[in-house]
Amino acid sequence: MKLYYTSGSCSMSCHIALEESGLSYTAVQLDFSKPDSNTAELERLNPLGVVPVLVNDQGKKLTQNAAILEYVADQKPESGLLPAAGSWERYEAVSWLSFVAADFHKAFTPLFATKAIWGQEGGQAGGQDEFKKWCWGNIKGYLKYLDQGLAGKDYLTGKKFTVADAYLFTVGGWCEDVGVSTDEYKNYNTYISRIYQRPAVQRVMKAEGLLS
Ligand SMILES: N[C@@H](CCC(=O)N[C@@H](CS)C(=O)NCC(=O)O)C(=O)O
Repeated sequence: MKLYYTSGSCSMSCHIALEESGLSYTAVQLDFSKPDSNTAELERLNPLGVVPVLVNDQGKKLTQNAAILEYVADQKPESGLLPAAGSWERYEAVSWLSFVAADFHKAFTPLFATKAIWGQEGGQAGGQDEFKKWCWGNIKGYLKYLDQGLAGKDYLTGKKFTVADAYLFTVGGWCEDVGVSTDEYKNYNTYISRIYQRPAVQRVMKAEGLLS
């Protein structure tokens, strides 16, 4: 399998899932600011021009984090990266996956767009104050929801790490970039530290150049 990714972006969730699964894969790093033959290939594979894209061993392509994460988990059911298809626990995990994809991930997108709109980054400096406050409020609302949902749990679905955790860990890593402090969310912070310590997560972060 081949995964097209950019460092630290949402595609890191798929990279973590592949690494956790133990499946054999190749990770192709792209840099949209330095277009080359790999970025051209990505655009051919995905007309939306975004990562992640997964090409499986039969040459079939899959886009969208949620779909790729489910696919990877199902290639190695014994990894426990998702509960068995058809079980109630599976739908609970997919509910978290959908929350991260449709709500949490997308709450960051407008802040990343501030540079394109106003020529300024969406973090602590620059941007339009009222707009940024509105975006920060949304993200904090989701962090509070997550903090409550994680009480007494090791991972989103309970005791087992799933691909939903890989995705939440990845997106949660952007809080600092956009100027949102997570200090008040104790359960959430403990949870993020737990995932950070996983050997597969460390390997992926090193491979993506996020850790030395
Ligand atoms: N809904 C898509 C979102 C994909 C997406 O937004 N990818 C971003 C990175 S997080 C991207 O490639 N952006 C293009 C860019 O940075 O130029 C999915 O889940 O795969």
